[in-house]
Amino acid sequence: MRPGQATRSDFPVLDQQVGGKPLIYLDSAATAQKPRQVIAALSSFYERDNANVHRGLHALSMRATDAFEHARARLARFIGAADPAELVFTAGTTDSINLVAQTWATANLRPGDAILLTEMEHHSNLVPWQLAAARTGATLRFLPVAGDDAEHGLDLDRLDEFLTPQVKLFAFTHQSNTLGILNPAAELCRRARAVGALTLIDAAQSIGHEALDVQALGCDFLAFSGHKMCGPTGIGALYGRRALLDAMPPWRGGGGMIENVEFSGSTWKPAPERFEAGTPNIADAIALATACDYLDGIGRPAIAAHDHHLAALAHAAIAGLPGIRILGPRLGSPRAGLVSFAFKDIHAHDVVTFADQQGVALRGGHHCNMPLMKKLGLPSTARASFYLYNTEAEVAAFAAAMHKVVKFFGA
Ligand code: 7TS
Repeated sequence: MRPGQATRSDFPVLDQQVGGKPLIYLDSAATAQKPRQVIAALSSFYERDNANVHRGLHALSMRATDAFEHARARLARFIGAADPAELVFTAGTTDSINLVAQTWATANLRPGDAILLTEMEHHSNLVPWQLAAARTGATLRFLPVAGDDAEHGLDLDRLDEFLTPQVKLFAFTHQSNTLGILNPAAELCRRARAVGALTLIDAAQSIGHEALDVQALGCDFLAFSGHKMCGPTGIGALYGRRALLDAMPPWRGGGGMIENVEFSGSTWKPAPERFEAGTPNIADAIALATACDYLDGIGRPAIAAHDHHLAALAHAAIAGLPGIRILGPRLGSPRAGLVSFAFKDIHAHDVVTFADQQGVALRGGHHCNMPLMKKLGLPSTARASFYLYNTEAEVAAFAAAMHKVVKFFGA
């Protein structure tokens, strides 16, 4: 099946009207919609297999355990990890990054060390490092974005200036959730490795769109969320190289993560169980494996090409509007699947509210990129983000709504 119209019958939620207009969902960067197959996997688990994992010897518990571990292996394969033990289930990207910031950072960083981030990080890949820096005495550095509208992306000409041997970890986003920029992740990992720094890739935005292979990327950690790749909310994963995970201390204690417990102290299982204290999110993990099957059934290269095409069309369709400022790549340059923009005299929240009255779901705000927005001198932008179920007709409806916004507010 090709991305676009043909997929829409898989997504029940898309078949509805909002305020008397057909829903046009352009907020997949916030969360993606779920295909029937994923919804069916969830209800099937609860209807037939529900039991706790790794504990029971009864049929349902063994079935649930098998399905849960199968899901881990499926996810590992989805990202090209060699070993399912390198895949830790978490609640999502934020949780995965906090895991590394709490455990690896606390055990390994000391005053004089630096963590390199970029100016385009989501708060999820910034605030955990601020907390880690405060705990360990390490400092934070930020690789700048270049251009008044960040149109040149990361300033790679200045990378050597920031990526010095003091840097112990370079944590960066694969794809910006505000700029529509896909970063050259493999090159960034290679440059980090050359100075002895580990790398963490925030793949929240790229995971459901781009073909992605942790071994080809050469990263040490990779964090992502299930809900941005057609899976359920509340589930995601941290990939970590096996030797690194096994050397990291646990961060949450409880059942499932221990080897032996005495009143006087405990010892831990190896990864990934070491980092999965308590009953895990079993049903959502299993349904996330179904999301992997769904996406690979369509093909991630085809999904990426489709999303990039729609974003470029949307960019071209609104670029001539009076007073508009579009962030990220200039017209004609490659753009990942979203476009975020601001009008000189219209607040982004007015744009989004107006679009909603046309049935068009956008996001408005700082997109959890507050420092970036401040640097660019913008309080907020409106953002249209595209996914496999969007169509060219929806891009045209979005563009028509934006033309109406300008007329309505008389900008
Ligand atoms: N990193 C990036 C690049 C993101 O875009 C997001 C979520 C996160 C991390 C956090 O993911 P979570 O699943 O743990 O919340 N971004 C957005 C967004 O752009 N609009 O809503 C959420």
